[in-house]
Amino acid sequence: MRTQVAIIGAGPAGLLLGQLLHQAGIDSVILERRSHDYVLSRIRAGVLEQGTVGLLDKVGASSRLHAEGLSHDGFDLLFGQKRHRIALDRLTGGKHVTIYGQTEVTRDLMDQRAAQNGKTVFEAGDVALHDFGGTSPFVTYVEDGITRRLDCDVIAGCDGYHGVSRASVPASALDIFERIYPFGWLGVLADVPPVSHELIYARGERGFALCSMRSGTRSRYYIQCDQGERVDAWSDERFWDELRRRLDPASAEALVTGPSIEKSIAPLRSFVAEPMRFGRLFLAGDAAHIVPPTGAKGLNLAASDVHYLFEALTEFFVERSQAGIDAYSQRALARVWKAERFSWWLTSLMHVFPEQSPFEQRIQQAELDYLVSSQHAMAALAENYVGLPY
Ligand code: RFL
Ligand code: PHB
Repeated sequence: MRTQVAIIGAGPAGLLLGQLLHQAGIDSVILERRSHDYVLSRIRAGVLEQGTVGLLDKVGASSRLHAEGLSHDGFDLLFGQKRHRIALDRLTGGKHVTIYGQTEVTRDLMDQRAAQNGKTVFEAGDVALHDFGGTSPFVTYVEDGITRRLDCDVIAGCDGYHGVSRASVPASALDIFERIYPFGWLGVLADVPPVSHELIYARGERGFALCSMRSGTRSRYYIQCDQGERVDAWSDERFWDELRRRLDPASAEALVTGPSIEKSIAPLRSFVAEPMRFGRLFLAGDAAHIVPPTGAKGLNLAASDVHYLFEALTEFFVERSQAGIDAYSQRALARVWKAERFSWWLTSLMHVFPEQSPFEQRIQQAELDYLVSSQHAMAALAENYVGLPY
């Protein structure tokens, strides 16, 4: 089989790239390790920047998002038992975010690709990347027990943090920047109405908590938990009790609980691999970088990478120019690092760190107090939260 762009991974990065390329008349094949249903069972991000929505508009995969997504023009920061509203629209000159699950974004993109007869191989085993240092790369994989070969002009590594693409690059060619946080997030999805019509990011003595949602009847809650905590140690009852204790009295009172439909623990890390291009291999999304989820930036960064990569590949295939692919890594990383900084900062501000000294605790408290007392500081938070331009 032959294609122009071999895309590794059918997450949001790979699927969005596939649809942008399709629109530009550039052929792609997606190789995905998991089954279609498995990919659609993963519960992840929930907050979309306007830039991400714009890209979904551009490929025509946003009608359900506009019908069912929730437009939010603010969120609350809760600390010291008090809620402080961050008015995104007022602080940013009218910008907002959209609450719409990553699972639904993935479903919409997959449905659209299938309707256009775009080729996706699910359950592609042993995917291996070859010769991307030269001009004729190819990918091998196993489908139904048979080893197949996909020849291509370029490879887009959109296969997430644990994927094969970054791992195929010699370690000596990569610079890795990493921070592992000494805690995780325990998340619960439940068919109960959200405790508030906007998100609440809470920092209390017992740790961080986040009240988010997927719809008016489906809630997504997270609490900071210890590193190495096991999900089966958390009954629903224990989770709801702990969440309640991290909220202000009015929210704790209003919290509606119910059986969880998903419960999982995510470790928190910051990670960047530089560069994002090796000859004819380009990394995009979690394959190249990870942010802790506090700033809601992971999926949105995957989308901005794909925007830059799509522009670079269009120049390469349509205008026959190398300039775009030569500049890709630098352009993408400039935005990545700003989101890394923001996610690290908000994580540091909102969590309880086990080794925190009394001095550091007071500094954290002072920063929170300053933040909500300064229009300039709140505007900087809001500007980053709605998404920096690209
Ligand atoms: P994905 O979504 O991980 O997709 C990669 C795909 O590649 C496949 N794959 C392979 N395929 C072939 N061969 C191999 N060897 C392969 N290895 C892997 C995988 O099966 C998968 O289908 O990466 P992508 O597309 O870069 O997308 C990134 C986002 O998924 C991620 O950044 C976000 O989910 C992060 N994130 C959030 N981002 C936001 O923007 N807003 C949020 O509110 C937000 N909340 C979150 C989050 C991530 C979380 N977790 C679980 C880490 C909340 C949580 C709890
Ligand atoms: C979510 O709804 O899953 C979510 C929302 C905001 C975040 C992280 C996750 O910062």
